[in-house]
Amino acid sequence: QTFEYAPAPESRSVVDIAPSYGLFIDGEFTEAADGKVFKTVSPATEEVLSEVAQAGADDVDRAVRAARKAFTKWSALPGAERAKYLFRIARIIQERSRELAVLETLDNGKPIKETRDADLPLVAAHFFYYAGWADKLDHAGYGANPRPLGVAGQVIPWNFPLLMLAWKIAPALATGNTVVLKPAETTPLSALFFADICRQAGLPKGVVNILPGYGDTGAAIVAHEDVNKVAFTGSTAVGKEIARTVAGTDKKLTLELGGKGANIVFDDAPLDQAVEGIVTGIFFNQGQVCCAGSRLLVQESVQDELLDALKRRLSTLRLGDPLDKNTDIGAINSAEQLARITALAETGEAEGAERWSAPCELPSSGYWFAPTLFTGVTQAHTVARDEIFGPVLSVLTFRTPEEAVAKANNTQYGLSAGIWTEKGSRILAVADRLRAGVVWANTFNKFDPASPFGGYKESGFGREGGRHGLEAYLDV
Ligand code: TXE
Repeated sequence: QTFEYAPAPESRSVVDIAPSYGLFIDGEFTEAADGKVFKTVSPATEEVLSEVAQAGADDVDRAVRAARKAFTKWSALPGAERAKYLFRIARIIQERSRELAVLETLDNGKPIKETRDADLPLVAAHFFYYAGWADKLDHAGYGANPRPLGVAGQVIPWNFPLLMLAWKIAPALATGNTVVLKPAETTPLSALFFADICRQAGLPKGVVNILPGYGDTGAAIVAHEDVNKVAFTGSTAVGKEIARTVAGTDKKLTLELGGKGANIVFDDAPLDQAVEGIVTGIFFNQGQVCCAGSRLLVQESVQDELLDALKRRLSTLRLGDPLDKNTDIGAINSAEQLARITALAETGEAEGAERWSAPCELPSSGYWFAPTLFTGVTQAHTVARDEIFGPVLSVLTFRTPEEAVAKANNTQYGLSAGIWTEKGSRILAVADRLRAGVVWANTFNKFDPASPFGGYKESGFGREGGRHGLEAYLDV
């Protein structure tokens, strides 16, 4: 990324966290109709950060009505006018990126190094990118006058709270839709901060509405009869439930669900570089990444050398205070997620895979899991099949490119894959046969707002990012 962002924040004092927050409906912060609230905690310390209003069905209805009312004017604005608001929002995100990075790290548990250098630059880039599209939709291949769909109901997860918000809101607004968005229950704060940015940018009331809450709030948004488009990122199980709700209505739907990405290392790969890519692939954001490279497929002849180098590298990773800019591994987002990871790792051991964990001391409070490898893994093992969504890598081996492709594709998912080799021809041949929405070559977890992202198979359907991301919000 080429644009600027703030220098490393030293402490949480750069951001003011209010003791309580309301729902953001029709340009105002307001209490829930039934007065319900919930607490959001710092996963690194279990300290309560704030109390947040919890939206119920009545609030969803109020927000959808506000979004419907705002749609009339917003959709009629010339694209160049909508672009001005999006550019303004993008610039404010840059100006306030230091506050946002600290807030995101506190609420999510991810290292400040990542929020500062990856999340925030990508969030701003996404708004800049779609701001640039807003006045170019006519005659851009969508017909003379492509139409927005109406009110978009959007439900997002906790692993990249602000980035997932950007992926959802930026294309929706650029195309003239209005939004009702629910952040995840464990990470509502950056979305509420974003609501304040919408006010600062002078965005017309009701164009963006933010409703913190749990799954029932999400379900109410999805089911609301005046919502025209549903966009969801989260678990495959909830994605299927949402698909069932939307079936039989005229709502449009995009789903971005789980993954079990294969990172394939051939024997001619530069192994030092591959080690770095493997670490980025599965330990970035504690492995809580839908496109994580959670299966390492290594060519048999270099397995020992690669695993030795990988274990040495993992032994140098620093786990601890996410606000320390030297921290590599932060906290797991919630007690529930930690329990899921722990249970799957125990299943791995019980099924006979060999477990190795990086030697690091875990803090006494908060939710932590040491970087972990499973070797001796076969395709039948649960740790080779189920999404763990944590810092756990399952290592399998192969002998031939054909075997690598077959094993990589042997999954219910199809979101991401990586290839490590010096041979350009092999990259093209293998990538072509991988059933994955994104295939990286000699790198991993690289993102660009101009590039479409999305899954095959049970990883979902529809694309976000790039010009394909516009299509999910337009009637062409
Ligand atoms: O997901 P949920 P959870 C995977 C990952 C993880 C597992 C469970 O494997 O271990 O899912 O995580 C809202 N109708 N991913 O339980 O429940 C919920 O409030 C409408 C992959 O956190 O799917 C939150 O805002 N909405 C993933 C969002 O859905 C509902 C990211 C995601 O929560 C709902 C997260 C309902 N019935 C988890 N129930 C990815 N693709 O990146 C819950 N929600």
